[in-house]
Amino acid sequence: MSTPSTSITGPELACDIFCAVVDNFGDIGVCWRLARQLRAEHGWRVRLFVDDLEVFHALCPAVDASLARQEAAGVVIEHWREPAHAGDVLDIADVVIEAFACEIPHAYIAAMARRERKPVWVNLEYLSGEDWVADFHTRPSPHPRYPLEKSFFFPGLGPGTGGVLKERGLDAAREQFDAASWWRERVGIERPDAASTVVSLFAYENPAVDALLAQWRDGASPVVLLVPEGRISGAVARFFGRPNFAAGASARAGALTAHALGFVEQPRFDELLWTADINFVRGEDSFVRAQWARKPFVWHIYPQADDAHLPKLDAALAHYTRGLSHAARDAIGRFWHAWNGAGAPDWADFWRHRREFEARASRWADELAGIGDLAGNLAAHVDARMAPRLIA
Ligand code: TRH
Repeated sequence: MSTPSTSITGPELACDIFCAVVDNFGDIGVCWRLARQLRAEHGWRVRLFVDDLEVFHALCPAVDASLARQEAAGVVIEHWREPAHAGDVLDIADVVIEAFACEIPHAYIAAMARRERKPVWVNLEYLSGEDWVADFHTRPSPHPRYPLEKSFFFPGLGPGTGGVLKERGLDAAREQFDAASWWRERVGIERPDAASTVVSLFAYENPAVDALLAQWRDGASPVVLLVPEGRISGAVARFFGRPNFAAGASARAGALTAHALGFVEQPRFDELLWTADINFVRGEDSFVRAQWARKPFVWHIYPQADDAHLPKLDAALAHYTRGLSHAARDAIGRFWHAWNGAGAPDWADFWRHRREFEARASRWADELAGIGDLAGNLAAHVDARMAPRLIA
C-alpha cells in the first residue's frame, strides 16, 4: 500500500461521499474505488453513504446489507436509508462529495452552512471524453440560499479535466499478474495457447451479440469467450440452446468456446481484463479499467434518452483512435457503433487491425496517465480550495 501523501490540509482530512445507486454497478463502482483510494493513498478519513447495500455487497462481499454502519477497507460505510438520513450524528466533513448529482440531505446542507469552516463541496460528474468538459471542470456554483459554494468536478479523457481513477499500485499489480494460476482458479482449465483469441464480454443486453457469436463460431481460429454472469448471459445461453449460462457453465460451438464466470469483488475484476486479448466493457468504471489494461477493447456505452450518449461515444473514439491508420480508425469506429446499435458487427474487418490496436492501447494508457489520476487531481483541487481559507 502506498504511503499517504502529505497534503497542506493534513493527513486526516474528513471526507463524506454520497452515492445513490441509479442502476447496475457503476455508481457504487466509481464511489467505492474513489473512497478506497482517498483512504489508502491520501490518508483521508472517508465515510461513504450508499442507499443500496445489496448492490454494494456484490462489489465488496464484506459489506453486510443489514447493517446501518460498518467499515471496510478503512472506509466507514453508512446505509443511506432514506434521502433525509445523513448519519445519526450530523458530523460534517471537511470535504463533501455528492456523486453524479445525487441530492444530499437538506439537513446535512443546512449543517454545512452552519459549520465555521465551510466544507469543500464537490459534485463528481459522470465521465465524458467530450471537449466541453475541460471548460466546465472545477467551475464553482454558489448555493442559492446558503453561504456555500459547490464545484463541479468532471472526469475526462483530455487535458484540463479531472482524469479518471487509477490506483498507484495498478501497473505493478498488472505486471505481476499470474495468468496461468488465474485460469486454473477462475475457469478451471489451463490457459489457452496463443492460437486462441481470448475475449471477455461484460455488456448490457445487445442485439448485435447473436451475429458476433455466430462469427466467432464460424471463424477460422479459436475464440475463448469469458462471460461474467449478468445482463448479456441470457443471450449467450440462447445462442447455445441452454436455459441459462450461470457461473461455472461452459459451452462449445464450432470455433467458439464460452465459459461463464461468477461476479468477483471489485479489486479482482481487473484480472479478467489483463488476461483477455480483447475486452468488451460497458458503463463507466469497467470502461476505464479496460484502458488501464492496455488491451484493445470495445465499449458498450450506457444508453441515454435521445441518443445523448452518441457524442460521448464519438468523443472517446476520437481520443482512443488518435494516430491509428485510416483503415484501423474506420474499422474500430464501425465496430463500436455496431456494438452500440448502428449497423452490424464485422469481427474479421475489425480484428485484422489487432496489432495496431494493441500498440495504440499501450500508447493511449500512457497518454491518459499524463492527465494525472482522478483521486490525486481531486485532492489537489481540495487543497487549492482550502488554502485561501487556511490563510484567512
Ligand atoms: O454496471 P455498469 O453498467 O454501471 C453504470 C450504471 O449503469 C450507472 O447508472 C451508469 O450511469 C454508469 O454505468 C455510466 O458499468 P460499470 O460502470 O462498468 O460498472 C461495473 C462495475 O462492476 C465496475 O466497478 C466493475 C465491477 N465488477 C466487479 O466488481 N466484478 C465483476 O465480476 C464484474 C463483472 C464487474
